Amino acid sequence: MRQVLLVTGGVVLAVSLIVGFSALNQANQEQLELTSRLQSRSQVLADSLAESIEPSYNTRATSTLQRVIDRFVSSERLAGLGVFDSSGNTVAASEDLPLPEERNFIANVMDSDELRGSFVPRGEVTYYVVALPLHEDERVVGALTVAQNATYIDESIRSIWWNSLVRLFSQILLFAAAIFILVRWVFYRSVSKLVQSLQAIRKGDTPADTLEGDGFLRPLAGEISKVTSSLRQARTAASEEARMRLEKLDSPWTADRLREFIKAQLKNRPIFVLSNAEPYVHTKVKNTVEWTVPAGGVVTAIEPVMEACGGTWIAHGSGDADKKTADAEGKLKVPPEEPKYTLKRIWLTPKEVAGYYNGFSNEALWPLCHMAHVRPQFRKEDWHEYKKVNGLFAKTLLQEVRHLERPIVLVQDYHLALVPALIKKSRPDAQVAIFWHIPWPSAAQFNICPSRKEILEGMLGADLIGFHTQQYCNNFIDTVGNEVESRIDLEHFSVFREDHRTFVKPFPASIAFPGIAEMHRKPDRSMLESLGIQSKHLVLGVDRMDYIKGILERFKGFEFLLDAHPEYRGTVTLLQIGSPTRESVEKYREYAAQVSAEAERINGKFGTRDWKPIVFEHRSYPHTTLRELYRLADACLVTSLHDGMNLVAKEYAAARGDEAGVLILSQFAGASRDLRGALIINPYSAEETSAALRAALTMSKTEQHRRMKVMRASVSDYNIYRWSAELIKALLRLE
Ligand code: GDG
Repeated sequence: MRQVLLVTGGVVLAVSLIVGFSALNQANQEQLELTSRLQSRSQVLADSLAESIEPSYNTRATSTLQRVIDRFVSSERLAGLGVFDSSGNTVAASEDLPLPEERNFIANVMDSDELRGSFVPRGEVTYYVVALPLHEDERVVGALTVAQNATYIDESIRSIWWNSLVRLFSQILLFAAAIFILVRWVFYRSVSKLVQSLQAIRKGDTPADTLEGDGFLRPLAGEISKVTSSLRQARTAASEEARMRLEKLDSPWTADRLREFIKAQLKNRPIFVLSNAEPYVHTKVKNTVEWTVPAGGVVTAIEPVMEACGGTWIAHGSGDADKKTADAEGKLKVPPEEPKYTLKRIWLTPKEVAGYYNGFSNEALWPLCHMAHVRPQFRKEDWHEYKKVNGLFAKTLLQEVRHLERPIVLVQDYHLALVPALIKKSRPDAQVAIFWHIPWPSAAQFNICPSRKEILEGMLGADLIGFHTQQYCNNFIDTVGNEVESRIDLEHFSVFREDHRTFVKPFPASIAFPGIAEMHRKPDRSMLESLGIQSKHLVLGVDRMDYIKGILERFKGFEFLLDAHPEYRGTVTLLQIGSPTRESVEKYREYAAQVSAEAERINGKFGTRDWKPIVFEHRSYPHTTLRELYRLADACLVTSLHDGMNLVAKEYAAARGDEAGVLILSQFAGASRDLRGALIINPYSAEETSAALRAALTMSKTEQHRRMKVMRASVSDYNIYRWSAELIKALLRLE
């Protein structure tokens, strides 16, 4: 639409310029012509008048002169007539004779002995005044002036402009309408049709040779169709190659390899993922709908897998434009720019969200599983909503798989602990895994949960339970041993209950390691410039605004550094990206306010006019911007008080294609088991954090490379494709 308006605007501008110039030209010519006609008429008139006046003037018959003048003025419809003596004094003149303002106009005419004319504006009327010398015996003895009304010249010019304007407007209207219709209904329609046809081919809905192109786009469509066919062939060849490579186990896991693995192993059995968070949230922004990827580890981990394998992802539709962008069943194809799998949204009432999500998930289970000294709140009504919503997720899945045999179901996280048992009860043939993205606490700690038994029984409905680390698996087995009547096989890490066996295994979650092109791109500093950061060193923190992430402790460590080592004042900035999260939960609102106040306090203590020690951005950024910042940061600070894995730590290492930069990582994050090259700290100790910061800022490039290499190798080797392949392999092996 914008383009249509631009084209129309351009044409309108061009037409206006053409009409404007031609009107200007016409007006100029008309003015020249009318003026010259008036001038010659005035001259002829003045000459003949002079002949009639000279005899009376020479005999000094003033009263005769006055009569002659009055007669001429009324008979020739002149605006005025005047006779002057050699000193320029009026001898006889008509009433209100207009004269030019030029001083000595009459005297100059007599001196030069030449006729002269001039336009004289008077109020709304313009006169043309001609003066010529009067002679006696060839001697100049006086002057005669003749004034004529010249207003009609202005009027004529004005009417030319007015006519041109009317013509211009009608032409603009006509052109604009014609162009709009032409572009909108001919050009735009043909291009949209071609684009739709291309999209259908890309999604595999229609074969490449069905590409449609109307009229003038037909040759283009033909060419594109050929290119598409060759791409298809190339893709098939690549896929075949990947399948063959699959046999070689030492090759790295990629999206292609995972896709081939799934094809070979699952033989077209589709994958279903269930999670609370959806990968794409649609929201209304003014009059348009926009989508965003929400901040959070589950989405980061699962999205690349779904993109590679396709399938259906069932999640809570939380955006205010989610309903509008999905079909009647709550389904839509995503990613929005290049659809590869189906997202099925579940709709929840505000009461359900308050009880199941804010209440039981985030105020009970979250603090229960994280040792961050926040007291869990167990409310009966929250538990009731939690059970209800888990039932809704299970029911939705069962509906989706009703015609499928042995569906593969991957349930995600602590929001859906009861779902595995609910699915298995109706569909014992389904192969169900649940992955717990957060830590599993000690048995004693979990013991305080009033619904512990139901939660464990719900999870044990799964064939496979995954955690990030072996430690969480151990804690889980201990908890089951304490709470549920069952037989535990420690050799295989499995739990027998009634007729069912559940395996418990560690699968350290990861990220999609970036490709070569991405790795060698130079970082763009414009983001830092826009935030006013000019310091020599940049330390970066990227987190959801969650109390488990230890942001206040991180600030304390940074303050300690600035206190103990004043040489860093003015040279280092801590940029903290804190993406808003769970803002309906009071604890989270309080935490965001505390972090903001602490940043201000430290900035007040050390800040100068040109330097702000902490730049706190309490907002969400797209992943592309975060990757840019990772590349620019001399150090990345991950100070979680307790964290299942922490993918930010892995993202930082993955983004450093230059093998520079230092990762400072909490010993209480699962990632500390995988990332051996990091500087490991206890985030509760400000002194330790400060020492690690100093070590990072003074570390030699060689040491940085050595450490970064180790971390990058580990993330690249155990990336998210391998994570899901291992999980699915383990699930299939249980058959
Ligand atoms: C849970 C567990 C476990 C951050 N800001 C923005 C944004 N992010 C992205 C990061 C990263 C992800 O969110 C955060 O991942 P984490 O792993 O650090 O944390 P949790 O959300 O707590 O995730 C965690 C994870 O699940 C996976 O199993 O590692 O332990 O708590 O990818 O880049 N993303 C966008 N905008 C932001 O502003 N789009």
